[in-house]
Amino acid sequence: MGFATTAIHAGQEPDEATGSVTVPIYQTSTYAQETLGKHKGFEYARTQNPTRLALERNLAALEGAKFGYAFASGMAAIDATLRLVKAGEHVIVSDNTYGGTFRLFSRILSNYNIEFDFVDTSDITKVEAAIRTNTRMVFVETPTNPVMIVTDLQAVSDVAHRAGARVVCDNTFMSPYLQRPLDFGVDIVVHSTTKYLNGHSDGVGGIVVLNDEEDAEWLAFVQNSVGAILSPFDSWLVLRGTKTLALRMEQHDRSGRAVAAFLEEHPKVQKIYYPGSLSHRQHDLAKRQQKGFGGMVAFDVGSLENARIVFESVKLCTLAESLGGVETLISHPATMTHASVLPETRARLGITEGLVRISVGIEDTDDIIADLDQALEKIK
Ligand code: P1T
Repeated sequence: MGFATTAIHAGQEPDEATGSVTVPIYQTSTYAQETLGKHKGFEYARTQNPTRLALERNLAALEGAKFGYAFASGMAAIDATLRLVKAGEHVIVSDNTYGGTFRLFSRILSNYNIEFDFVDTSDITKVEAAIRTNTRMVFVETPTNPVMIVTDLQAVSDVAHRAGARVVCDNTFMSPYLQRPLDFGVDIVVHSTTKYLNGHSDGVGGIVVLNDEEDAEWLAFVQNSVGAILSPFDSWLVLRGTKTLALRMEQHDRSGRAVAAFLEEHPKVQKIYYPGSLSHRQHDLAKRQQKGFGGMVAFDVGSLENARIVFESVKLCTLAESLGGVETLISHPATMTHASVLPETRARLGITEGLVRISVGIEDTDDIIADLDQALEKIK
């Protein structure tokens, strides 16, 4: 079955009780049991919920995985995934990730005797050099938020597996429509469903998908024991979102390329970060492991003053955190999404005060470009 068909049907048989074509929102905390030990597979809604289960099956199918577990946010999904690692073990992480991921690893999980090394995972020799005898996980984001660094998923998987470590990929920026990390040897995929999977900026959520049975069992145990589950309503919203994922991603990709091409030629733009651009140092790798380049573009206008002019001049684009919705959002990584990253790391990665990130929505492409054009023209 093709991707769009899977997106619309996987996990979503018509409701057995009523024939409802859309999976109902099972807004319940518990389920009646016939007698002790006899029930319909649902006991308590932290443990199982039919709406959440439908979403978990749907997203697992889209990533080509056997198992899926939905959480209350992308961060909760990432936190649950890290529960596969024990005290005394070591994790290698892409040195450019979403700021919240860096904050969780460096400020919270490191207190539990888990060691983290933040390395440039786009350089496979650096990953190899960072491997230790106790390395149990390599966590990569590709392309990274916000400077769009690409990691070779097959190469990283080969190196990690030789050392007996799992590879986790945060696939939020691409969605399974544009990139399927498990096809390149990755073991576990995480998403903030808040972004492209939901697609409408109306719910926060996260998902973990994987094939390994033992790890899946542990994640189900963590999901139930910790309880950071996705609500039935939010599960339903994401299910509604994935039905149009293929169509939306095609348009995000089309407009993303057009916006990047426009910005690249603009005299007020000093640098752009977009793997679809021929000038991106990893364009060929991105082309190989992605089906497209998507709607995330970052560009540098040289100073905080210039960035501020852009933010104050845009009319269609909305200044806001987050990404992946139908509407175009524009943000300032240095003070918003990546404020918790160390200043020297930000400087090294290119997250300058003049860096602007845009999540290109699915409005008419010409309108998005015209808005950016009039805003950039205001820079002296
Ligand atoms: O916000 P939450 O659903 O908890 O997801 C966290 C997260 C995880 N991974 C990536 C790659 C992300 O981009 C995010 C959240 N990012 C933003 C809010 C942002 O504006 O970049």
